[in-house]
Amino acid sequence: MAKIVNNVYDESKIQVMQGLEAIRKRPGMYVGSTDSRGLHHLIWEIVDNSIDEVLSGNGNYIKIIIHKGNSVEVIDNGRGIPIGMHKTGVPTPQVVFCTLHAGGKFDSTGAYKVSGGLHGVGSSVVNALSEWVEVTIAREGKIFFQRYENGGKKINKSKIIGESKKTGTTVHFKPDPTIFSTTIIDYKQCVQRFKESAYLIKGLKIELFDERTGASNTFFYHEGIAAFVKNINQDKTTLHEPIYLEGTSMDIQVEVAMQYCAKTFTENISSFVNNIRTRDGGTHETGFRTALTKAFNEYARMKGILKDKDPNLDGADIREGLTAVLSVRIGENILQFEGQTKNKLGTADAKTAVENIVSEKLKFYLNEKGEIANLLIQNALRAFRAREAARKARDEVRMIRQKITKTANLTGKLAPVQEKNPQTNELFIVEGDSAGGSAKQGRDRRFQAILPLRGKVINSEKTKTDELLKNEEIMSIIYSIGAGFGMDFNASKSNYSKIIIMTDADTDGAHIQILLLTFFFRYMRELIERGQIYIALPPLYKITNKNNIDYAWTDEELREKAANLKNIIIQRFKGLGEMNPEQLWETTMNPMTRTLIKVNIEDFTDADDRIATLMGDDVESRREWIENNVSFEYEDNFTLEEVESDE
Ligand code: 28F
Repeated sequence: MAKIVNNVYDESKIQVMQGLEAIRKRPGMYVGSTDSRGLHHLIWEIVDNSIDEVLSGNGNYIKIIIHKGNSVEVIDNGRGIPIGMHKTGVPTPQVVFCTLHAGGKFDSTGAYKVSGGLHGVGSSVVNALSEWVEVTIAREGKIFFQRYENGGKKINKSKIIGESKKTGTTVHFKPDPTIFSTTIIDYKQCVQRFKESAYLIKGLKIELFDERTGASNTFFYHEGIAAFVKNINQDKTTLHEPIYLEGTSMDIQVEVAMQYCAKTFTENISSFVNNIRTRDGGTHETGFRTALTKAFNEYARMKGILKDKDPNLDGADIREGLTAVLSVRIGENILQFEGQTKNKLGTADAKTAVENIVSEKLKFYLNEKGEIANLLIQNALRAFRAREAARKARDEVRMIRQKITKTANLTGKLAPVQEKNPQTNELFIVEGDSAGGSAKQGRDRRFQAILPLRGKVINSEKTKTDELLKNEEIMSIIYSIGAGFGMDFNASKSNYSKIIIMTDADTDGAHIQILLLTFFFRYMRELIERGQIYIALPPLYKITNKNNIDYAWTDEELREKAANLKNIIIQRFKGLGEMNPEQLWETTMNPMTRTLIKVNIEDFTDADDRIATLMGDDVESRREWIENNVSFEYEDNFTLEEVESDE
């Protein structure tokens, strides 16, 4: 009899030793890596065993102590690992700690162990990769103790070291420095992991101590994932108390907590399987999204918020501003992941199970909480409209771009510069063809382009964009500058560093200036902000004395210049057309001799309102306002070498 037992014992004993040796030879196979990540997997594995005991309904408290010297002690108040003899002739704890993949898959009640650990390989891996492990079990009034060293070698017979009325399992282990590149435990990682575990398992209290620093944390959330969602949204304006849904379907436990925030346009959904985060989502998240969209649309139609002809609310609009935590628990036998990592759940039943629970419970909630339901539906409708408006604007921009590139006939009007040089090139927008003509002749074509305006510039304040696009003058300006316009405008793409408005110095000229300024302010504001819009300043008077010609820009300049001259002829320029090309160049276009006014608008918001109101038909009060509010700086900034350098 003994022999047979010995044989069986020896045989399983040999298998047992092989098992742990295999782990030490290829640790990466069992804990992923032998760097800090693999090191921390040892802790997660042991704590997951305690968590599984809690999930099976036994125990509600786990204590983790990081001791000096980086050994880790984990204590739970579960039933304690059974300490009786295992059929292989050794105490059960020895089977659990010395046999690969042993123990835990089925606990004694037959319920599947939903270990979240890496491959759920259990305690034997930790034993194999530790310098030493001490197991203390309180159970059946006794305290069982067993110590292993150097990768799981039993150094003495397990023994009963005392009595206790409590139950529970304690595992104290020291990761093996000959296996791991580092054995420094990272407290922050432990905080992050166990805080999350406590959120995911409501009512579980986890205490964490770090004896190396004296730091400690306690995690306990009786609201579970509803508290998790509140914590995620703690710095945001929330629209309602968290919605909590739970249930079991197809043997899968489903829990959802969700809460919407105001003024948030993103969605934030975290999902977990057996307390492990699934960063890439998977079938459970798909089921959640599907059920959410269905429930909201059904509610909106049932309440008449959506009419029959209205399209369904889009899932993305419904999830705008949503924070949600989805936690499912799936038995090992149907647990499947997609791809190599465990970040994406593949189990097909999870989609159906989550859909069943969420649609049933969410519909109930929406019907119970009508005012919140309506708030959330309005939220989704607003998101829908915003998306529509953005799409419309994008389409409009696309249409405009096509229009601008298509309106080839605009090129006929523009007298272009010789070479593209946006940094120094200038565009003169000139009133009238005759002035346009002499500007084309008088200009320096190396860096000055001329765009004559024939008709009246449309009042862009009163015109919708598509109307604007019908106005050839406006289109020729947009086309010549070449930087788009409106939302689509990009000043850095402008073909010119200066846009110079050159009109007669009469009220018509002033009107055109204002209409152009209004257009630039509304559709190319950045040009004004960057100080690239100027107004040319032609002289008001020509003073001829014998054959000497001079010019005056103001009345007192005229008086000064005419003061000590006899029999002079003074001509009041009515318009640019009265000057010949040379005179126009000399007095108004030559950077060396001209004076330009740079257009600044101090307070854009104020200007915005004023231009909006002033763009009525009262030009005079508008002109007066512009003169008072729009500061005109005398500006000239070319130096000789800059111009000559083009030679
Ligand atoms: C600090 C680490 O490992 N706690 C654990 C239990 C409880 C049972 C159990 C564990 C072996 C083969 C069944 C008790 N009573 N904390 C822990 N607590 N394992 S690990 O059973 C494993 C047995 O399968 C337990 C009744 N059923 C199960």
